[in-house]
Amino acid sequence: MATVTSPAVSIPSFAGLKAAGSSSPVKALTTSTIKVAPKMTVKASLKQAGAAVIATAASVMLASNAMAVEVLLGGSDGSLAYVPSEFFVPSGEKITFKNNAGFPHNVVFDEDEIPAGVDAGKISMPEEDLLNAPGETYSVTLTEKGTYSFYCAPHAGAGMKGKVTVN
Ligand SMILES: [Cu+2]
Repeated sequence: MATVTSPAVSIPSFAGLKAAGSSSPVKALTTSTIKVAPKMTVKASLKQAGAAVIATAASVMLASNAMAVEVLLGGSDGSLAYVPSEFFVPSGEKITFKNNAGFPHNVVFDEDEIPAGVDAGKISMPEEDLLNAPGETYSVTLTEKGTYSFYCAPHAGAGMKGKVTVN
């Protein structure tokens, strides 16, 4: 008896699998069940991909904001000025001066208006060195806390001066 029953039971389930695998339109119910499952899978993977993209963008923004301050050399309105002309940075944060308009410019720290013990020559551009092309940069990292004054050698007389406080 047992040998006859077990094949009889397994046949319907085997036939069901076969129907699911083929795109036979014989069983409408089976076909719609097949369609639902892949749809859900696609949706789930799109969600995961979207989350990954957002996470990447956020970490890039954090990285770019974390350790850099940008100061424009020359205002877009034609003014001979640092933009901003007064700002704060945490100790060790990189400051990048970027040529914007009205160049040539440079960045020279005033040896009388920087924290004691800091060598103005090491943080300044040489007075005769100039940034001539648009987008040219000069970067400096200040670690000693305090207030530093700097000026643009060609335009100091026109008031192109700035002040940064490292805290
Ligand atoms: Cu200048």
